[in-house]
Amino acid sequence: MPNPDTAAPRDAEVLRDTILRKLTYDLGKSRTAARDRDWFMATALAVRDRIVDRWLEELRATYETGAKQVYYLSLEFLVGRLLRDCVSNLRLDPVVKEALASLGVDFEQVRQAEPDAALGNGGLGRLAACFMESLASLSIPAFGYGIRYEHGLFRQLVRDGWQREYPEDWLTFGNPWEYARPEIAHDIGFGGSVEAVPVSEVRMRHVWHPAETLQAVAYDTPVVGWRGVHVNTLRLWSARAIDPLKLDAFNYGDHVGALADRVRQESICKVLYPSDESPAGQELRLRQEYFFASAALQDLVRRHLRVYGDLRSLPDKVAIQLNDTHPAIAIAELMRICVDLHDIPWDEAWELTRNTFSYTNHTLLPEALESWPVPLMERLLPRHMQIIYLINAHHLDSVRSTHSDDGRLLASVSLIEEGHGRRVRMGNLAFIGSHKVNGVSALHTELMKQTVFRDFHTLAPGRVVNKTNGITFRRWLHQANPGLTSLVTETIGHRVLDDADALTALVPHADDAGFRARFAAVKRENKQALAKVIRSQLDLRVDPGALFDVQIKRIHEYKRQLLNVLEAVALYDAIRAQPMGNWVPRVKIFAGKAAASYHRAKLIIKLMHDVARVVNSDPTLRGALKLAFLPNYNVSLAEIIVPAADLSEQISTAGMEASGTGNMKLALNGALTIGTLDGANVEILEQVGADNIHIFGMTTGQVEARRAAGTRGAEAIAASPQLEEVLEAIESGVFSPDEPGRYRELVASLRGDDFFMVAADFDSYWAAQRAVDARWADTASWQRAAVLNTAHMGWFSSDRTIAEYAADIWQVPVGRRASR
Ligand code: NBG
Repeated sequence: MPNPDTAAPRDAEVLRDTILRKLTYDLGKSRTAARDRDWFMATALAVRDRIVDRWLEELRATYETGAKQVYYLSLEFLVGRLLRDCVSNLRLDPVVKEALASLGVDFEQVRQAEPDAALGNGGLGRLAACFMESLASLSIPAFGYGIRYEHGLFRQLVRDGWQREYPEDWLTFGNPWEYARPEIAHDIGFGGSVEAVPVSEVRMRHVWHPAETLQAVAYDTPVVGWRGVHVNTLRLWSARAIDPLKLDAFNYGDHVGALADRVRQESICKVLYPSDESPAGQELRLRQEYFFASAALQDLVRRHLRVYGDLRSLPDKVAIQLNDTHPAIAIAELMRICVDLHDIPWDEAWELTRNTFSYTNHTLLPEALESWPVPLMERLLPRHMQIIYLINAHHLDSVRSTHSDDGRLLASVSLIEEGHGRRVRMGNLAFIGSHKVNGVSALHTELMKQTVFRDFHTLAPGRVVNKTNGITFRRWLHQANPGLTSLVTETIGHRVLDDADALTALVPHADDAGFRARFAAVKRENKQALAKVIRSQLDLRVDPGALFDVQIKRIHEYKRQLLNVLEAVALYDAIRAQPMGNWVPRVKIFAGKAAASYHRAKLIIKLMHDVARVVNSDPTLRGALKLAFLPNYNVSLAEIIVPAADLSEQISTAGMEASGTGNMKLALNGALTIGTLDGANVEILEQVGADNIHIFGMTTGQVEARRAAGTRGAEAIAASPQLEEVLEAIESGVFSPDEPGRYRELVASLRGDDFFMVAADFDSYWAAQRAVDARWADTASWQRAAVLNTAHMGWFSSDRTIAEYAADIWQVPVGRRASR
């Protein structure tokens, strides 16, 4: 690999010429007419050129060597912008900057002209994107399969404190990264009937005659790994009607009617479901799931047959990872392909299927465990429903054979939920159709074994394994925080860019005041950049010298943004009671979207704004407290906030956050965590050490016990005069004079069952926040802890996570690691 610094000038000229050629001949624009968006397109196309040869070569090599392929099936890929990612992984940063500069164009401006691809809701989708990057960086041949949504996650605007949703349009000006493959298309059927054709005296062959067929068309985006050593494919499917137009209707003048079928069919890939951790109980959602799962299966089966000629070798050559239950219908689809289309006997097909699939669970929230009404399944996927019944019959027979007639057990592990309205349980299907099932943090995996999959775990001990989530350090440290990255490489060498574990070499530097000062200077610069964004977005001035206290994630009651706001109000009261006190100046920064139909979450956003309005305009505070809600949280905004955070709020009710990944990004960038013993926080505590993290609140066991005892929030409130005062103010309309009763019901829920333990954890949280203040006042102690957070986060690289999946679940070798 040439040294990028010395290679720059000549290479920059070549790249400059390519960019100009793209601008002229691909975009049809002159230099003078070109705007940032055009420069972005031309640059992206020029950079993409540098990936293609390697990409095609890798695809060919995989077939030639017979290497096993990983297929990551996910309804969400929250990729964000790609230009900086590609440029950085190709080590082209100085070249691209120089090439653009010579054209009088600023790279940073061009970079920001790229739309943020938001094909995901939150952690689950972003994890899929980090995994794709790590798979490529570890040279593991892989395809990501998903849906090419025309509209990603909604754009959030806040008007008068209320969230409003607007459609997002990432594709309007074209997508330079993707290759449309109109020739790669698979027929996807829905509805209709199943015909049983006797093939012998004992065997039937089932033929599905769908009532409706549409096509899934492939769009490929190359995913380039670190140092450009390997390139994989993200293949997203788009729906295409087979008969785009009823010509006779059109000719008779019914212009709209002539297009109606097409519009209906193509609606499948129009929008991402904006729900996070809640089921979208909609027929369209089930159609989306089958659409992409079937396309993926047909695609990989065709590829496999072309190379190996026989489906029986599938598990040796293919590993399919189900990202949550959304693609779980793929299990029935593979059975259908094997049994109906390839005449493989049932038992053999089942064995093959189970050896091919594995499934990741991402949540224990009961409302998020997908299930579909049997009548809907029967109508939409009649053959799959039959197959599911048959899988279930075999499965229950086998349970009966070992556990006699344990009715409770049989009911619990059945694929069909009886009772009011029969439903197909997708989690159960995913479990029995997989050889490995994993949770995403140590605690979550334990809880899976004890709760939702308790019976399955007894039936199949060893199938549930843990794979603690990770994040790609390329995006979340090297690209998002170049200042810190330079400091780190200057201090401990460049090896850390290839091996995240090398970060531990920073440990001794935590005791070096000079190093700490440089570390703090980088943070300060990042905070200045964020302060600028806050000022331009909210017209609010914040002091970069204040403690930046950050909570960025989807707005959900279990994530407890409300607890954070209550603490803000309590702090506000405390400061006003003692305005001359020695308060640590704080800026509480929030960002996150609420599902459009989640009224309580939207009310919490409104409360944040109501409190912010009062607090931010109160001169008696003299800047000791500010609240800022940054709208339209997305990957790009996270890339600005994460490097600027001092304090990371990871305060979910214990037992409810499966892992969290924002917690890892923030700690990696030197933020201290204030958090509960939940999800991966537990492992962050283990890595960074108890002295460098602020843990508070009830444990999972305590939460469970308190719920079981039926203890009301009122009890905790009665014991906390401070909380009582806060709640009285909120419920009486101090922050909502225009509508005094706005928060009455919200507060009543805290006095009531307090399901999320907001009241119950309040005092402990308050105390932890004051311990944070005390540490902040001791600058050396704070900075030391910040350095140690960065130093100890190496384990959370998604390279480690992916290497574990490769070894324990997929049985694929980790390829060549890039070396300098
Ligand atoms: C989310 C969890 C997070 C976790 C991510 C990635 C869903 C269904 N689950 O805690 O809430 O970090 O998945 O595993 O979105």
